[in-house]
Amino acid sequence: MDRRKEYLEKADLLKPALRVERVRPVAGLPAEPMAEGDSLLLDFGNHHVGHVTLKLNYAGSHPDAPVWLRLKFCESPRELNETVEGYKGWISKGWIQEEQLHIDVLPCELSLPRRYAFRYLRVEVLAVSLKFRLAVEDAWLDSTTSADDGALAPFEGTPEEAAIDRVAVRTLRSCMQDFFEDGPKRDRRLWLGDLRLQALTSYATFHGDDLVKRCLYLFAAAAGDDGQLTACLFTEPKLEGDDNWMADYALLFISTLKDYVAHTGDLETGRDLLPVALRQLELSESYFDPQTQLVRDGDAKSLTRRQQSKGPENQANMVDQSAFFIDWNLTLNKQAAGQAVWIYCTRDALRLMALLHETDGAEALRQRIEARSAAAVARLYDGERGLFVSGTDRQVSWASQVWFALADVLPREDALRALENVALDGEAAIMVSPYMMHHYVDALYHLGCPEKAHQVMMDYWGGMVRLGADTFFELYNPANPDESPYGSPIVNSYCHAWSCTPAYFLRGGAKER
Ligand code: RAM
Repeated sequence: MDRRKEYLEKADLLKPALRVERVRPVAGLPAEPMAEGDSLLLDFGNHHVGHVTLKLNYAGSHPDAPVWLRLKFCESPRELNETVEGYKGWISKGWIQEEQLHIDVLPCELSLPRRYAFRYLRVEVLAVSLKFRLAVEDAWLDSTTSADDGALAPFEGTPEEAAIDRVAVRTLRSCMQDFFEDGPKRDRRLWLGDLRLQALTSYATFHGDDLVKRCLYLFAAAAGDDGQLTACLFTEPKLEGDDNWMADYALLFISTLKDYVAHTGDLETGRDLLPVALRQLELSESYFDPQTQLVRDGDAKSLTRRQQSKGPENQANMVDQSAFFIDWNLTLNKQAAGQAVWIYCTRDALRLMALLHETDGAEALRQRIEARSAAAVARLYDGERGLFVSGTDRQVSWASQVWFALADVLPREDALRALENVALDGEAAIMVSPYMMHHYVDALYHLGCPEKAHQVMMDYWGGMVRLGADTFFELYNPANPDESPYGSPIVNSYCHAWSCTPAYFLRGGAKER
């Protein structure tokens, strides 16, 4: 029976009311009217998501020509130095938060129709006539979130920890709108891998349990005819799944539902959505070679239909040819990490079933976990080097070791040794996203190394704080802070969902598992 309509009704009932706060700049309003070529930089004091109004007037004669303005909204000061013209990357430059507009009548209150994610607003006067100057008398922002600030317990910790917690909490808060957005600047969409981490952090901070529930139902409602969950979805103008599938993201629906049921005790929702979760396991069978019980190397299913239609050269430029996402390292071989994610999520399916007192099919899943763990140890684990390898080229990567640690495939000491060994291997494929770093920190907690986990988290996310972050970034490579998988940091998101998890770790979330 197709239940997608019913799921959508449930999601709609949980749509939150947005909280609106009027915010004025803390600096940058000019004392003097501006002539052609002048510019100002408004600083709203922190990262915000919302709509802006400028109160404009003139000095001098009655305006005899339009005012022509360029407005640039930036989450991070590093965006101020980038230009639209200089951008040559592969994702749309439509994401760049820049406008040019003409104003015919002054004085006026200029309310911009688009929602922006930003702290800084640069206003540049491209043209006024010689007979008048432009006065920016006031500016304000109606900042929105669905997060309940009142639900947030005060943080207790060192000043360094408090700084990281504050930025992490702000990141989550800005992403909490009608649903958990991945980034309020870009992509402004609900992504499954991001949702998993936002949900965990929300349980430790704003307690937005109903928003998690809404998002779970949105994914269930946007599933394909075969029950396949998409990697992300759009809610406007109406709900629609993106034509983008990632095996690991679909499987992580299971873990997200398990976490939700474990945290809230809401068995009814768990039972309602269990078939959606288990369907992902059925569909994931196509990734395995039945002979070896391993995820096939080089599966091309993560390409979107659009990318598939563009021919091999374009495909190679955009994404690697794996069904799994894992991380934004474009040279990463994902066979091993994909195998481990499958084992991890299937273990969570068993935990979810246990919470729901559901035994049907559990034994078969247990046997499959056994078989695939054994296959991984036999064929992907290099016992001599104490490392997992991936793909026909036997690539060593951080991602493979981390996900196998989380999947509980080796005894604890061996899993720990794999993490130590990969750190000594200068050739190993690195982690590039805070999403992957989260799983590394989580693996260290999981293996009983809280001090090391804490240190890694403080170093990595602390690096962004030292760069002046108000919110945590989508991508952060300490060796190259300007790195972008998209071709330029101007389209990077500087407030990104999957980067908010230090608040989860610092508030004791990892120990709860
Ligand atoms: C990007 C976004 C999103 C992430 C995907 C895989 O488009 O950053 O958050 O989940 O990649």
